[in-house]
Amino acid sequence: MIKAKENYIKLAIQKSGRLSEDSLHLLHSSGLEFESYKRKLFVTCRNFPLEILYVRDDDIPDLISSGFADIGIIGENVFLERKNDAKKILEFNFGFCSLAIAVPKESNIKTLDDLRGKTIATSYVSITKKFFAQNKIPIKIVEITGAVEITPAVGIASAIVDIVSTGSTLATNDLKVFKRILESKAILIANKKSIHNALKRDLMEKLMMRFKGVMSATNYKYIMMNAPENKLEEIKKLIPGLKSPTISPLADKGWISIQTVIQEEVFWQTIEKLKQIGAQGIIVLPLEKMIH
Ligand code: PRT
Ligand code: ZN
Repeated sequence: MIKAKENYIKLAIQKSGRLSEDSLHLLHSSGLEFESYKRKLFVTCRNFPLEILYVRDDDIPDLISSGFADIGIIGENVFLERKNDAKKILEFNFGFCSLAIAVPKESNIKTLDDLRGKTIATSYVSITKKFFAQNKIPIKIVEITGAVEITPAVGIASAIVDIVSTGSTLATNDLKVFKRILESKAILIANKKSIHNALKRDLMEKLMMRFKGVMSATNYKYIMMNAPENKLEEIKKLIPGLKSPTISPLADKGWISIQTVIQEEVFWQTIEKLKQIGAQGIIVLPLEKMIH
């Protein structure tokens, strides 16, 4: 493939961390072929005009704002924390976490107002400042880049603001969530100039269509079943599907075969109801891609 210099885009992803595996999986599932990234700073995609840069997640907002990379995959928490001029263009279905205020388990801090004048340790200075300013509670902040969760025990801070996922890090350090202040997930961000460049925009849109196709596919399953014809309306109500389901008659009179897609999150409860209505021979298949 011959590519003009400006007719390709650069995508920055986390080199090694919590978003790396899911980011790589998404790119591969989107049909992009590229070399294994170990020890490389960047690779060129073989079947799409794309260069992939492997960097620390904290560097991604600056790389995008400065135009060194056109797009990047990053946690929304980092995107909001770092002053940057990039634009969010897509939300992904991985990297879920919360940014939360946590206090010692035995603490007598019960309301936000109890934190007035207290010291809070965090790596998320900007988001924390903004949250307390909005709530009109003056606090002191110590910026910590490492193990924020140990600061209350060693007397540096009364509370912390940090990322929580399962909560086990907090529990190990005798802390508990007091209030979640941000729900975050991985997002796609873009350089604003690149968005306005027709060639790059076209490539971004093509990539996003693939990403959305992969995400929809993981959120849905393909389902086939046999059911009495007179139950069709009831079944249709249970499975709104994308459009109308495909319906074909069976050799047995009064019976039909129904094929449609079903959302993963309501999967089991829908299957149980379908069985109650009288559906039989239910077959469920994973979807590889789904393009709306
Ligand atoms: O090396 P580099 O700078 O690239 O990576 P990093 O160490 O700064 O970031 P990394 O890989 O830890 O996280 C990347 C992104 O993943 C974050 O910005 C979030 O958007 C997202 N994410 C999802 C998480 C978590 N879950 C998470 N649990 N980021 C961090 N954690 C940490 C948290 O800081 C705490 O120490 O995990 C601990 C809490 O986890 P639980 O499960 O014990 O609650
Ligand atoms: Zn980082």
